[in-house]
Amino acid sequence: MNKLLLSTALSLLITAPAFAAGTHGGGHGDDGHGDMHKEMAIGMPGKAEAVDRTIDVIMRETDDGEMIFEPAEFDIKKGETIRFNVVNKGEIEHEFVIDTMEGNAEHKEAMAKMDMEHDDPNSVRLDSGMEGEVIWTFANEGSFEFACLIPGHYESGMHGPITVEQSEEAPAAPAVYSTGKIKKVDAKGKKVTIIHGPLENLDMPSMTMVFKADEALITKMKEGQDIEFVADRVKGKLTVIAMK
Ligand SMILES: [Cu+2]
Repeated sequence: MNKLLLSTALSLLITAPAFAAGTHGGGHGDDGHGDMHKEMAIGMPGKAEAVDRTIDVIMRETDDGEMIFEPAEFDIKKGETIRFNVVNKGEIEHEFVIDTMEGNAEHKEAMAKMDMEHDDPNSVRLDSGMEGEVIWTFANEGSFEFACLIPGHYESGMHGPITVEQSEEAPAAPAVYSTGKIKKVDAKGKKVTIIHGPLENLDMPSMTMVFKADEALITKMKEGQDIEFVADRVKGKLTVIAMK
């Protein structure tokens, strides 16, 4: 009993200062901008050398008083790095910001109080006639939004959806069959000597080599037989894994 009380008292002594420090540290990043340069729900700043695709984006006003982005929506595959090549073809200043809908709503509210100019990697702000870019890696699936958060512009039409979807699985690479002629079959040793053409998947030229093969395949092999086969490294040994 005494021991238990003592350990409880000790743990209180140890955890109390740590808790205080944690609270203090947490207070700093709470202005909502502290995490901008790390990963956001929509992804993270992309590297120019990793760009998969470039999308041209035009910002402008229309004759009937709207403000628009062209295109009006983006479909992106999860993991894609996109270069948004943004051109302001309008008469006034605009910006291109990508974020969650909640993130944009919060930002918009803040900007309604004070028109602040951001310089975050998920946005670019351009004077009339100017051109700029945002390079972004969309790391997560979901529905996001691009918008201009300059007061009044969102309401005039400057926003659109970004849909990020899982890309379909790439189809499995078809087996690469090579041609060859069986020179010798060693059923006991489960080995076969094949005079073969180039083994493309293994990057090997034509030659005569000894391959391993399992019993099921060995029994089908006859000396002098012309075959099409797939060879691969199995446990470090060249092995015939399929034959037709
Ligand atoms: Cu705008």
